[in-house]
Amino acid sequence: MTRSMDDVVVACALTGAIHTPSMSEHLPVTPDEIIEEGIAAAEAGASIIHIHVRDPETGEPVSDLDLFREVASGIKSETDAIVQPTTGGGMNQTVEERMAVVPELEPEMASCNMGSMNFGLYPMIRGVEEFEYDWEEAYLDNTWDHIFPNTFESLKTAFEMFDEHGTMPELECYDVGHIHNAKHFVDAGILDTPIHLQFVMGIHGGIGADQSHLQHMAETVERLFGDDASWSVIGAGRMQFPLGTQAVSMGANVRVGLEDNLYLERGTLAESNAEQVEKIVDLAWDVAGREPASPAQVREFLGLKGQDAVNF
Ligand code: KMH
Ligand code: ZN
Repeated sequence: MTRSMDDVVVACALTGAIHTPSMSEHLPVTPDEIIEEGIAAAEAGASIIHIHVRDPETGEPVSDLDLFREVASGIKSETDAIVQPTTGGGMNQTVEERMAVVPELEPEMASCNMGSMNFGLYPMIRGVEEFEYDWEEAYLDNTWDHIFPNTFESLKTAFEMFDEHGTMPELECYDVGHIHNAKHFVDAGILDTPIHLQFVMGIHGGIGADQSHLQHMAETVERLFGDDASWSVIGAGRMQFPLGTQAVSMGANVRVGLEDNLYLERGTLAESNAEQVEKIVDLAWDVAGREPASPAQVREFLGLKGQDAVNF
């Protein structure tokens, strides 16, 4: 059986690199704003805090290691949450720039994107009345012709690097084939088990945010890995809570946060990441009688190295 906890591993992704500042005034941009959001999300019940960083002046996604260190340290200083930097970065970063955060901060966890894909953000342009910064529209429009590169070579390099620094990769799977890619690396002895997968559903270019697809991805993990894997789900946009609730009712785990969805409910922008964490915590109790797992429970469940072993 797929590995599961009585409680729920609730993750929260604070700012990401998908949305741009003009899409919501509540999207955290500066290090202080991101830190404050991370602390509040942890206090609301999130045990994993997924971080990206942005240019404090313009809000553009960047891979600046000093900013990562500032944000990660700031969250760690006030919570015992698991700080999980991205290696997905933004549409404007090379693989090397994206990966540099792991040897630099030696985090307990970091994301690892399990396959190359088209990553279309351009449909969001039509939802913005006026862009505040001159980089925003081009950043989104350029994704008509953008491939998010995660080759087998770069994945092999990434897994070896994660292993060297004691960082557990969270395997971001945007389609079923990405789950099979994980199986390939496990069978090759390059990726250690138990693994933790994050189903990323509803990104334009990846699998649709559909309940039947979630069921299929869960069955695929069960068939390929059995009790060597656990999983969580990200439903992008309006499917964040429906898929999150489905996953919780299946005994699995969930990620929320403004990185993936700017709304708290139809027509209402979320005013903070913590609001979404509070909502999924309530839903988890209402639909499945499950409470959010503590960071200590999650560390034990995933076999993480502990806050004292990071380099920030
Ligand atoms: N942005 C999400 C759709 C990463 O940062 O490495 C997936 C994600 C991947 O968070
Ligand atoms: Zn991310």
